[in-house]
Amino acid sequence: MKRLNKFSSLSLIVALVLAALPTATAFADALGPVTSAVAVAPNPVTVGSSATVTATVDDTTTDGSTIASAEYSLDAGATWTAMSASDGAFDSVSEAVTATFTASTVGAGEACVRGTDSVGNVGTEVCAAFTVQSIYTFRGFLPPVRATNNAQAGRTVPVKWFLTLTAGRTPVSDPTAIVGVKSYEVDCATLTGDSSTAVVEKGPGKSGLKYQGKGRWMFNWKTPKSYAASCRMMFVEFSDGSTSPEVLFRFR
Ligand SMILES: [Ca+2]
Repeated sequence: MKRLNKFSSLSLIVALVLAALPTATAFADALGPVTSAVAVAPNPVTVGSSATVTATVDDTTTDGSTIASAEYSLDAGATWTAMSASDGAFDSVSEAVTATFTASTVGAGEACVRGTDSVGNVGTEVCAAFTVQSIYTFRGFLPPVRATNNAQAGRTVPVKWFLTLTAGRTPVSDPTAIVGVKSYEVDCATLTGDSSTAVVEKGPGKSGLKYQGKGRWMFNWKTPKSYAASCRMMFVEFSDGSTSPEVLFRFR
């Protein structure tokens, strides 16, 4: 009887310990959600304008948790910014996500997106390339300016060029598009110089800038006499940060 009691007590302890354990081990989600369909629109986007990055973040094949958040990076993952659920709430295993940003730098861009599930698993980022275009496109200098020019320092040089919007090639007639005609000194033999020393050139009168119609502009460049016996690179700068190609002036 005493022996049976001991056995009963042990059974009771085992039963209590088993009862204290969870009836089933909780299912562990160790995988971050899968990102797909990353896209930037419009593409190309014009610098200074807004663009939308969209993607799908889905945990269906990565242990099935609800999507908790998504974020995007425009600088190869150095910084991340939160995105929104397209339907307004992160409450599904698969979410369409969206964010709007302003295109700030002309050239090639890349938008990367990644999602996080409700357990905190961060998925692998997926990226899409896009292009940021200038507002204005310089379509070339017109005669007499050429790639290489000889000029008398102190004389006025008519600098003519053709400017359009990048989108649609519409002629630009707005003078605020033009920051100015600039130049910087270069070595006459090696043609090397420091473009950061470029100065805004002056016309003979108030501005010297004239619109001649159909996207054609003329600037009467009153070259300083101090440019004698030197060489300079000249270019036109526009308000979107873009510039014309540089042309060489050899001054007598
Ligand atoms: Ca997951």
